[in-house]
Amino acid sequence: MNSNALLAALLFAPVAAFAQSWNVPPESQRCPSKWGAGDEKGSGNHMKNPKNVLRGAQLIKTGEVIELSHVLGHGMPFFGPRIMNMQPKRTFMNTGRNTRGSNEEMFTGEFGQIGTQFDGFAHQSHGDSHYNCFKTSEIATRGGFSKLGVQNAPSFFTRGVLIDVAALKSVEMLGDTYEITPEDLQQALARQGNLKIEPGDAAIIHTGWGKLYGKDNGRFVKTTPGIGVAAAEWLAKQDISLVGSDNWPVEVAPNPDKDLSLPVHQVMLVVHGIHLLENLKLDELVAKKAYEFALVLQPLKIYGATGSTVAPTAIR
Ligand code: UVW
Repeated sequence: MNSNALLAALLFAPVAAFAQSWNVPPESQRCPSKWGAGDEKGSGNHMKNPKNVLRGAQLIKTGEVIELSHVLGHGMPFFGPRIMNMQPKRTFMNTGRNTRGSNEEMFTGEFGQIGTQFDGFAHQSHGDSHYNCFKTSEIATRGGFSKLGVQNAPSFFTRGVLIDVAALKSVEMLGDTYEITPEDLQQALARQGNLKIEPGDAAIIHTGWGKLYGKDNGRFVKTTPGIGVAAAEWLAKQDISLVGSDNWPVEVAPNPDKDLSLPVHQVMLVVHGIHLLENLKLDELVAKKAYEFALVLQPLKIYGATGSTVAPTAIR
């Protein structure tokens, strides 16, 4: 090795080592999950603890309700080839002197993975292996996933904590591929009155990226700022019930390590069994500096599905 090559190796080795520092842990390290062998609920188990529900309820002081979902419909962005179509059926007049008119519609679309959406554990795997080491080859059926279907997710009613990273950085929107670090999360919480994340909480991260939703969909889905692997691991350590954000994958995309594809999806859904909540509408929550609230969320009970479009609310 000549002296220039040696210098380059010394300069870039630490960067390369850091960039490639995460790999999916082997099954022996992540299974059975902390919720027990055969568990399908993961972080949803927090909702079996009434203390978590009551901690959320104690934050309701005025009865103000803030909606956190975008409307499903015209102009919404789609990731990849996902679709949604709605065809209203013509008004049908029923018989009888009361001329009762009936209206309904036919939907076709990916109701697991469009709009403001909740990710279940069938959504992602490491090779053939999902959360708690259920195998895709054993649970994927033509009628849906026989294990880990989104119908296993509970009704969430818990303390929600907004972590406004965009405000911490004094910007309306973080940069296109900005990786949110554990330090960013901790500093944002400190700035918001020294808030602490408690087990069972829902961590809701504001990047500002949601400003593009429905306005510049091409840019919205091309890249995004979001949490990186280190921030995801820090959040998992806080034992949260879910993590949500105003972007499409919650995490930074593309990942700074070009050899990883959306690794936070695996950190959360496969390794730790923690649900993700994507495409949140956070403008009102942020404008009102509503840092703590009761988060209310009910994923649809779709048998065997990978996720559910949802309409969560914050109440305080
Ligand atoms: C992916 O698989 C990218 O989906 P989503 O970000 O919608 O969870």
